[in-house]
Amino acid sequence: MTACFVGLGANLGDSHRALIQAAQDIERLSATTVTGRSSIYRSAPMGPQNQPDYLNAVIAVDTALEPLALLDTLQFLEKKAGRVRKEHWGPRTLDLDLLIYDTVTLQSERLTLPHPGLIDRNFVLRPLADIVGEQWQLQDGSTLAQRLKACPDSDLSDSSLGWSLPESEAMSA
Ligand code: PH2
Ligand code: MG
Ligand code: MG
Repeated sequence: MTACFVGLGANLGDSHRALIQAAQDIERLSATTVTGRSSIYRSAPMGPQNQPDYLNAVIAVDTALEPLALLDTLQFLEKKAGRVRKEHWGPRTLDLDLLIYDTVTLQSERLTLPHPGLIDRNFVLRPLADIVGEQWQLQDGSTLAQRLKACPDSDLSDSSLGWSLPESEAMSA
């Protein structure tokens, strides 16, 4: 089993439900378990500003899937959530980014590891730090605390939303 981290983002439709569903779907994959979940954050959009705020979170995953097999699976789950690829950095019902796959570094057409956007996005660094702590070191030896200090101060707040739907919503699902 390999320890990985997956970034979750959504800003179209019922984003809270999409994040919960994605974490559940990943937990249900064979030879894969979700071992940690960050808080769920609300963040101002990076990129085009004429789109709704995002919900962002990170989960820790142990898996026997190889990186590209995991990527295929994440992209399948994005499609299942109704993702349509249009505008670069445009709004989406679900975005699942493979952020870190153990200590693997990789640069291929389909996949770059660690995820190149990781180090300058507080909506990824902050939830990652929820799980591993701010003193955790990235591949280059820098800590999350250092990266958080250096990264642009975009608007980020704890949504106080949980990882299960409120009772009333769950019943009407
Ligand atoms: N994802 C994007 C583009 N912009 N902005 C926020 N706040 N959160 C995201 O997850 C995000 C974004 C493309 O993946
Ligand atoms: Mg993505
Ligand atoms: Mg993304």
